[in-house]
Amino acid sequence: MNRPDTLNVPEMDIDPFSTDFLAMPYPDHERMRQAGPWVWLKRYGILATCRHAQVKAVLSDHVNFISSAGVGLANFNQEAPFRPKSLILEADPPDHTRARTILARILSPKTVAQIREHFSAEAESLVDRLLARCRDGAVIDGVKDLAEVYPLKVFPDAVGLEPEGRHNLLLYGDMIFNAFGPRNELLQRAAEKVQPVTAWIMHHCQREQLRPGGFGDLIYQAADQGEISHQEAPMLVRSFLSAGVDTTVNGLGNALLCLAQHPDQMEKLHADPGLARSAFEESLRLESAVQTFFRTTPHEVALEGLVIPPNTKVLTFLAAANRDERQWPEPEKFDIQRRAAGHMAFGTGIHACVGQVVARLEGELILNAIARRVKRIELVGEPVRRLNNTLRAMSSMPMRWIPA
Ligand code: OVV
Repeated sequence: MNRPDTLNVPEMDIDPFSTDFLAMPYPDHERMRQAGPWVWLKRYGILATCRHAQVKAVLSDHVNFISSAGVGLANFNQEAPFRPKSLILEADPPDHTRARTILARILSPKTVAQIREHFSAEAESLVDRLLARCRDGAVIDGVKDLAEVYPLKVFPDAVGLEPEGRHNLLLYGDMIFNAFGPRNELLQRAAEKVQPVTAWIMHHCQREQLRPGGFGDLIYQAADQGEISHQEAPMLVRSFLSAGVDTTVNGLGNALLCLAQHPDQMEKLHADPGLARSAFEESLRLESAVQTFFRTTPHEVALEGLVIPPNTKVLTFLAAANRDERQWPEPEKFDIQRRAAGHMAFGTGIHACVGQVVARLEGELILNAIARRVKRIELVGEPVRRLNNTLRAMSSMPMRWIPA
């Protein structure tokens, strides 16, 4: 699509879903930030922003930038969604509000207080096991042995899922986060294995599969109370299973990578494990697990001197906003004592990550458990990236932990 005449913004030929871009997005983020507050990406016919103020403005305005037309490249008003739409992610008020209210209650700070002990015990024992292997001289994998293992244990436990078959959650997440991008090779390959994975996911959204009292069952209890229909309940459970695993897996993986690449910061964390929460926050800013989300204009939108036509896809680069020098002093520096609050890694506005208290809990507990036992993390060879249209992800990260 050509740039509309009313959108007098720089046109660029960057493809943010190409292999090269996804392998190393930050130089192109910088090019787009420098080009202006808004850019037109010719290849896809979309408006985009890499600056913090504009990303925040779009995400804070759910009237002019809607989610019900999809939060990926595809416009659901013009093409069928690749799966039945999420009742929360791909919805606007008032539909969104009903779903959000239920999930926000289930994932409240009160819930966090209840799950903390189990999440903490699992973090401690996993880190103990891995440290014992390091003491024996073994190389461990920060992704396969930790970042994938911990969220796949604690979060599905809290949802109330059986232990068997949980690897399907990783495959499903990989698929849906690819599906926010174009139909490139990444999506094609993810989509090839989707049938059995989707069947497994939907089966495990059924009430009979969910432990009484777990997050999943609490959704069915909300349906019993008439807050949503019993047809909608499994679709809300699907949201837990969609958004709750791949995000935290990569959040933890990226945090470990940051600490391995910055031994001075790891030293500080070891000296004061109370910095774990702030270290996790800073890693979310610098290496945001979710890199992008789209919105769509439902009507003509006048903003900052631009006139954006109806049905324009608007791409917000969360990860680029988090490195905007207009917002952050020395944005490329990993500083675990920085005030990283206000980063866009969880989004902002009415769609801001509803599970962020749980994500932060997982990050804090793992980094704290490592901090108390380990003084240095050494990479043993290059981390292997797993390219994804939306996620900053890795498949492997061989490392050694040097015990204190
Ligand atoms: C990937 C993702 C993020 C947030 C919510 C959902 C999915 C959902 O399915 O609701």
